[in-house]
Amino acid sequence: MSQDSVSPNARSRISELRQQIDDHNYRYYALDEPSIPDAEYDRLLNELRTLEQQHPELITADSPTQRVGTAPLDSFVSVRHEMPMLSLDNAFSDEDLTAFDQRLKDRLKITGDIEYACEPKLDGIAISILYEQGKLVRAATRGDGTNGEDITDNVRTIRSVPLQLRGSDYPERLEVRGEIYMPSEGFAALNKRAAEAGDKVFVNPRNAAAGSLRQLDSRITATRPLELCAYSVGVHQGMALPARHTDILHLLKQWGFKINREMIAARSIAECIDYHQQLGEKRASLAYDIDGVVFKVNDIATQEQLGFVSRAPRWAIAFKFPAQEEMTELQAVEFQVGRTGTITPVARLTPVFVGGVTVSNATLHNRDEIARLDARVGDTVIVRRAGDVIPQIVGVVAERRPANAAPIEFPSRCPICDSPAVQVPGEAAIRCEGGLICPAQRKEAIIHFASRKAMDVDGLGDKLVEQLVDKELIKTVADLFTLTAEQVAELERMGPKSAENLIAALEKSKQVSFERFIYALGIREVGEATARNLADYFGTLQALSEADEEALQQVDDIGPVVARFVRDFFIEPDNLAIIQKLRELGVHWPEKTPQAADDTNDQPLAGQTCVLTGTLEAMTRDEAGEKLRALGAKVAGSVSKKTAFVVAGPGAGSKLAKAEQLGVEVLDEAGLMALLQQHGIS
Ligand code: 9MJ
Repeated sequence: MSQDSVSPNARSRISELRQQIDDHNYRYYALDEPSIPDAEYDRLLNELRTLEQQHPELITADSPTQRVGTAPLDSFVSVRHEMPMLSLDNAFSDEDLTAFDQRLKDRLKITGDIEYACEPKLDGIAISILYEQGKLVRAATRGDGTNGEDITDNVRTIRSVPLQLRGSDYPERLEVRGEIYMPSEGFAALNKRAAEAGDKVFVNPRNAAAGSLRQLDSRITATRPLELCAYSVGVHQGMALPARHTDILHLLKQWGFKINREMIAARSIAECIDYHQQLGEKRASLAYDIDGVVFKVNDIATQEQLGFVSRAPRWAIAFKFPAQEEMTELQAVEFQVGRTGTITPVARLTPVFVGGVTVSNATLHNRDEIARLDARVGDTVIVRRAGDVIPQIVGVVAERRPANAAPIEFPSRCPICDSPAVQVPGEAAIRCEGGLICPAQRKEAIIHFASRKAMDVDGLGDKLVEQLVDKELIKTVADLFTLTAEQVAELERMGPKSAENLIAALEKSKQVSFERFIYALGIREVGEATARNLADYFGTLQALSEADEEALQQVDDIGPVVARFVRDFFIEPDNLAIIQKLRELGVHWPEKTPQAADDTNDQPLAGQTCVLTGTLEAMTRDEAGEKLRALGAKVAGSVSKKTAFVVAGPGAGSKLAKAEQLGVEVLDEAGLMALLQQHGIS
């Protein structure tokens, strides 16, 4: 079919669809204001794809359907940058930053403040993208700053990269520079898919972005969740640009690029120091990795006046945050036995300062994880700690493996009680079969029983439980309540006074709530929330202990697996004997009206699930949770689309980010107080 024979309808519909899809992309990426659901977007794209299949002669390189990649290359072609791509000098302290500012003032012979653009420093791959007459013609890596590699096919697959600039008023030639990176969520999803498929996972989002851009087959790059954030202009011809860097970036946004929403113009270096501090606090809640802040003199004429030294501009500086990843040595692997018998390999590391704390242990999770990492004792490993997340070993530095590195042997017997350690069918974990014969499990069960959210026995810490079990003063949790002050006073680091205090604390803990008691029993997979649901539903111990699996599954959030664990617990005679003894020794709680018998619920927040994160000032998170529950709300540990609202205090991290991303309502502490007061709780 020749172009002329194409129906005007198809031609105009194709053009209309392209326009709509480009607009949606622009709103989604550049403006950060998604306008339609993903399904609707996909529908438009599919319609366009179908029409283009029917009229292949109408396909153009800048059609949004052309982001799927093309035939693989044999190798990347080298590209010489018309303007070198510079690197940045680093500052490591507020003093370094002040000195930098002073150097510039001296050189410029000025005394007034300098205005700076402040931008997060994204941890990705620097890139140059050239547009001619508004069309993307070439994209290249930074390389050594002078020569990079042509990765145009790969970059064209990234949806936040405009294939055609928006509007009609742009330079004839325009080189946009920025960072290609992989947002945290996309990275996690990519690694999950890779792990499930048995493929190698990426150590961090930066490596994943680099690996994805290095593909000779752009169809692979097209499947990777990459994004571009623009942060400067290189070559530009045919149009004057604004006088300030931040205004240039706003213009880039109008042309269709995503720029960083955290970018600001600061009036002085003192404001830059504040910005660095504030962004550091926000770092863990951002949807992408950053490794610092970049400060750039905002006035372009002043930038030109200052010029460069060797490969770095005089007018910019990067102020790094503490590293989130460091290398250290894996000295040994020990096996810890948990409360339910799970045997977990724990890495003992040469202590290393990472993500703001000194890390000397990290969990290796299970056998599969060790196999995946191919970790051996003596290896140099990469430890990552991002924000409030527990330290992880994310990779092994293969080149540094010593000749005598020893494979990690899994025990076939429990390292504590020597009972057989068995692989649980369908699980990666191995488990000690010793049950409560195993002192490790016994200790963990008792520590859990006494913990703050369970029986809350003040002063009964891990070390004390260890001594009590080792000296055979107690075997089960019930034995705690037969201890005498004299027995306790004999223990290390105890005296008559602290012994009396412990006995008093034990006495006090006997008065408990039903839900805390259930939680304290340490039934597998029964955390606080499940314990609360069980308590609400059954109301009495009698009803709970007699419930069969079918009845248990009537309870919110309880599926067949947890129902089975609960049932197994209550048919075990030893467990029933311990519960019986606890009650005889005075452990008691007010009985509740079971929900099973009460289906009227007129509490104001009934049916709403909320999440608490960060720190609160007027009360603890637990107290806030109790108040919200008193109004009928459920308090959950993670944010989902079903979350009604999130209460976020200072230091809120990934949960806040998730809420913002899902558009879930977020209350600060004042908002929470207002809500409580509205319902008569203060
Ligand atoms: C990053 N990595 O986010 C620059 N960068 O500017 C920002 N890098 C940069 N700017 C000049 N925001 C050279 C590098």
